[in-house]
Amino acid sequence: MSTPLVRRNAIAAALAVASAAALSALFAPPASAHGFSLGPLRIDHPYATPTPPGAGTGAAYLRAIRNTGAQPDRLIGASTPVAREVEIHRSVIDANNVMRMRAIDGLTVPAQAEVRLRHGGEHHLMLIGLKAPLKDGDRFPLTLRFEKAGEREVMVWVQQPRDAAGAHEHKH
Ligand SMILES: [Cu+2]
Repeated sequence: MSTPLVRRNAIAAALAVASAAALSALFAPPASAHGFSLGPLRIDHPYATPTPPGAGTGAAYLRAIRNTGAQPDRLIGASTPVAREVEIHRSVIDANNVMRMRAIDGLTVPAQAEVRLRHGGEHHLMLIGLKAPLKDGDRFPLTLRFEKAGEREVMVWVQQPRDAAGAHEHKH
């Protein structure tokens, strides 16, 4: 009994708070977000925007891929049952100031860093050959493939982004 009771209680309380915070970060994100782990990678909030009836393509996004590890990794592909294929796209402004999408063969996630694949941002996942429109509130599985960490299935939430009204239309 070298530690006074009061102090032990304070330590226990501090630990309880810390572990509750850690647990809530891992297992119970706020109702408006969700996340997945794959080795040192944290995949934060996969989402997709609703598509109009008859649209052949859609786009999926990840709020972030965070690499907590000491080595870089690379997103090299993805697949989903809701589309024929998935491409990793990069948006570039061409000489005529028009936004264009290019398929890229991978996206590096540097060590101790994060990359974002958000709507209106530089990168996204293009869903090609959509089998049905994506409707607000739908959820669908998406398998992400990384060079080092391997594969992880995540759930994509279809939702209308808050800033959709101001977002540019997604064209190819
Ligand atoms: Cu695209």
